[in-house]
Amino acid sequence: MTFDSVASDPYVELARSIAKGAGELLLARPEHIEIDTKSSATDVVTQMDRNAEAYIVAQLTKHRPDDAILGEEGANSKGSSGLQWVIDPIDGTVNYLHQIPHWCVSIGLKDLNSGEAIAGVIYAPVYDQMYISSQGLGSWVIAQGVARILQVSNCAELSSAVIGTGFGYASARRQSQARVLTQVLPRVADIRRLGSCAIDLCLVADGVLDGYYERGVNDWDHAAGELIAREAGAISSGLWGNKVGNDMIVVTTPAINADLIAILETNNADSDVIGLED
Ligand code: LIP
Repeated sequence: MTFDSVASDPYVELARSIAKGAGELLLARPEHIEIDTKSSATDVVTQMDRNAEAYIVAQLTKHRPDDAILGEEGANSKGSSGLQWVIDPIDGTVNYLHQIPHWCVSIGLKDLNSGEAIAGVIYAPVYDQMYISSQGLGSWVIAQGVARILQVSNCAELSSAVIGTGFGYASARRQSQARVLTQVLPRVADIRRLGSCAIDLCLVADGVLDGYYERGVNDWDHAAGELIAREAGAISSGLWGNKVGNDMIVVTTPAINADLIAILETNNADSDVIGLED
């Protein structure tokens, strides 16, 4: 697995260039940023999310006119090529709004016949880190101009694992997620809620986090990051033998996967149950 084999993948090359351009647009943040809300008062979207998605869609349409596009801020075009770009123009919008550096541009490419991601690019502009992956060819990060292969951690025990997670925007879901957290936290070394599913999946790929789980993230949040993590040696799934989905995503280094899955299944983490199950 070489850097050039991933970097020269034409889909990765195109997504890298577009993610970089979107990142530069987002770094040039105006003094005043218009804010709206979506599913709840905490589910914010900014004019910058919309501007970045418009830029990404325009570039993809120009270079790949026959591909489908799905974006968090409303892009949803059918294509004829059997390929679908899945984009989150700002993953970590709340962080972006609060000038917390942990946000990124996420661009994944799915083969609609297999349903699997075949290329993934995540650019974290403030960190100047570009994560790239091509199916079967591994994952790399280019940080401050230096390329490094990504490999999950060798964490062997859940009790020594640092696990990332996140929370939804609806109050009832947050109550359920807090309930599950009370069962996970005593069993791990620590929890990190950093605010961007996409970057957190890259941190699992890089061995910085030992795992990540969250209920309720969307395709655009994880399409690129799940491929990047899996190509770096992570195991990814939902619960009860299901694939990754909106109900639950669990992505970990192999040795701790079964133990984390067991805790999440025992506590019905893929449902919005507020009280503990009998
Ligand atoms: C975010 C996810 C994060 C989740 C946040 C939010 P967004 O995506 O990346 O994992 O916990 O609630 O959904 O909305 O910033 O694109």
